[in-house]
Amino acid sequence: MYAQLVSTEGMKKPEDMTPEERAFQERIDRGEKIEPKEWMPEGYRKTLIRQIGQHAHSEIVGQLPEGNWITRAPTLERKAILLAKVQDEAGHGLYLYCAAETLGVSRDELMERLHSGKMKYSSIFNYPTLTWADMGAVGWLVDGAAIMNQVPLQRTSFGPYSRAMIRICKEESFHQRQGYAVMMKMAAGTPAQKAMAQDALNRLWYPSLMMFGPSDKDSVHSAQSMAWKIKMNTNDELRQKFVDQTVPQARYLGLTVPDPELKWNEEKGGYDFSEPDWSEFFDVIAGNGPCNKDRLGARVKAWDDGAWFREGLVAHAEKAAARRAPIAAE
Ligand code: BYC
Repeated sequence: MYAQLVSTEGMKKPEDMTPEERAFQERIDRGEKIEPKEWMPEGYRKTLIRQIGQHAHSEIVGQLPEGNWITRAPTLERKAILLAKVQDEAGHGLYLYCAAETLGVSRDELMERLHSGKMKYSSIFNYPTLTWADMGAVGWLVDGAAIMNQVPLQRTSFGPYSRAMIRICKEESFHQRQGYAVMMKMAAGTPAQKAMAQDALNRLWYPSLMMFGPSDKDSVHSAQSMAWKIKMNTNDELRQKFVDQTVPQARYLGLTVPDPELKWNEEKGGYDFSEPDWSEFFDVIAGNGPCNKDRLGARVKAWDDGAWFREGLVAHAEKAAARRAPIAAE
C-alpha cells in the first residue's frame, strides 16, 4: 500500500538482493527483531543511526525551549512539573544515544555530526517559546505529535530502538497530559489568559504538523524505511491521525485551530486540513529557522564547557582500570 504513496526510487527489488539481504528481509517480514550483533545491510545500519541519532538530538535540543520557562513558571507546583518533564527528555536522549551506539557509532561522533550541522534534529525546536501558554501548547501538541509517531515505533524492527520507545512512550503520555492541563487552566482563565492559549495554538499548530516530515511525495526515506520496519507509517498517515485526534481536543478547550479549510470529511472519516507551508519547513531544516543558531550555539557551548568534566571522568576511569589490571592478571 505504502509503495503507491511514497517514492520507491533507489530501493532494491527482491530479485536484485543478495541471499543475505533476502534472508534479512524475510526476517523483517516475519516480524522478528534484529539485535545489534546480528548481520544487517549497511543501509539498514546507516538509516537507523540517522533516525535514532536525530531522534536523540531532538530530545536533547528539545529541552531548550521548555528549559527557558523553568525559572518563570507561575507556581512552585508548575515549576516542579516542568523541571521533571525537561529532565525526562534528557533521559530519553540518553536511552536513544545508547541505542545508536549499539550500531557502532560513538557518542562523540554523533555529537560532532550534530554540532557541525551534518545531522538534524526536529524542526519544531527551532521555534521560540514566547509565553507560559507555550508550555501548555508544547506539551499538548509537540509531545502529542511525538507520541503519535513513537507509539508505532515501539514495534520497530531494531530491538534496542523498540525497547527504548516502549519506555519513552510511557513518559511522553504524561508529558502530553501535563501540557493539556496547562492549556485547560489557561483556556478557562481570564480573557487575557485564554487569548495567550489561542496565540500559542496559532503559532505552534503548523510547526507541529511539520514534525511528521515532508508530505509523502517528497519523503525520500519512507519507502525503504517502511520495508525495513524502521518506520511503521508514512508521514501523511501520522499527520492525519494527529489532526483527527487534536481537533476535538482544541474544541473542548474552546480554542480555534488556525485553519479556515479545516472540515470533517465523512467519506474519508477524517478531517480535511491545510498543508503547512513546506517552503518554511525546508528553510528551517536547512538551518534558517527563527532559533536554529541559538539552539545549536547553546548545545555547542554546553559541550565545550563540559569538556573538563568528561576529561576528568576518563582520567579517573583509566586510573581505576590500571589499578584493577594487576588483580585481573593474577
Ligand atoms: N525535522 O524522507 P523523510 C520530542 C528530514 S522529539 C527535521 O520523510 P524520514 C520531544 C529527514 O531527516 C521528537 N528534519 O525522512 C523532545 C530527511 O533529511 P536527511 C523527534 C526532518 O527520516 C523534547 C528529510 O527531512 N522524533 O518528541 O523517513 C521535548 C526527508 O524526510 C523532519 C523523532 O525523531 C523534521 N520534522 O522521516 C518535547 C521520531 N522531518 O536525514 C518533545 C523518529 C523530516 O536525509 N523519526 N526531516 O538529511 C522519524 O520518525 C522520522 O525520522 C521522521 C522523518 C518522520 C521525523
